[in-house]
Amino acid sequence: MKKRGLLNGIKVALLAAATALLLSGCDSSSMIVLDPKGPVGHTELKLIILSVVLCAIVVIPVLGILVYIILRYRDKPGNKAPYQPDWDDSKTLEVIWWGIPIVIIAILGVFTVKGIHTLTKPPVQNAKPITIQVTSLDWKWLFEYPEQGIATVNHVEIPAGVPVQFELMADGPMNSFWVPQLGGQEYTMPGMAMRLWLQADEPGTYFGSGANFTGKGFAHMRFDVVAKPQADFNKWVEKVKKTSPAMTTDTYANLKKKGLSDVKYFSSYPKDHFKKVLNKNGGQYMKMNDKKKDDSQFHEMKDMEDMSDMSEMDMDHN
Ligand SMILES: [Cu+2]
Repeated sequence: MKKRGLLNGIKVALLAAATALLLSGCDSSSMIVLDPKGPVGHTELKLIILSVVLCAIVVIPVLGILVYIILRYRDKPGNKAPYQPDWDDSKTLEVIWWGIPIVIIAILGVFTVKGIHTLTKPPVQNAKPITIQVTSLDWKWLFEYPEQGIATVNHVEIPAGVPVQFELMADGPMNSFWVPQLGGQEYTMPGMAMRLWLQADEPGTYFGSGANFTGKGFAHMRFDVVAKPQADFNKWVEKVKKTSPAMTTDTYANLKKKGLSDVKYFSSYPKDHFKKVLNKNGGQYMKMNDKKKDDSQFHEMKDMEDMSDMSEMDMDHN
């Protein structure tokens, strides 16, 4: 009788788990994080799967034992479970419950550090990367293409198969730039540019959004990332240059105001706009490298001068 009760309990638990999984709408098209379309996303998915498997090694047996202990040793009439209060410490058990987590954390640590290190470099070496400077505003995204000279709002186009270096900052509340199918999110903040390498393997339109709460308009901070073959990308750039207005400092001042925005295209933008906005808000990590190029534009922070080894943070990609 006891055995059957336990078995029924397990059956109910499995049935509940299966129902929850089915009700979650578990198809690949709605789970874009698990459906990466670029090398960065693939690397990160491998890390996610590794973490889930390693966590499952701990969590599943512990939950199983928990259910067993509760059913087996519950105080109820006729329970014949042995009561053995005279137990002492067990070296074997100590080794097991300290050893397994240490091994798991070591494995996770090694693979995470390796993965993160890989992701600080361009995903492929055989294509010339492009740079896109991203500014999160109240409540819109501004994208500037320093090599092409154009700018867009709430819309990005990139060449497929080409590594893209996103340089991220905020001119407003902090936010987080996230294109789930291309890779994990990275923060945007005022006065400090972060870098994120992403790449799309194939042409397509990918969902992008702000992954941080920054007020009532935050949910509308969405944008499409359109990846297309290099030739089509070049044509698009030409078209934007020919058919769109220029972004002036006044245009930017309007963009910066709190409010939603449609998709916008600009044929040009003020020179060094990104760096100027960055430095207006602080920008201390940029100064060492900007100094040799253009001293007049950027005021210096003397106490940061000896930090020239922070080359990871430099913006001097040209
Ligand atoms: Cu920061």
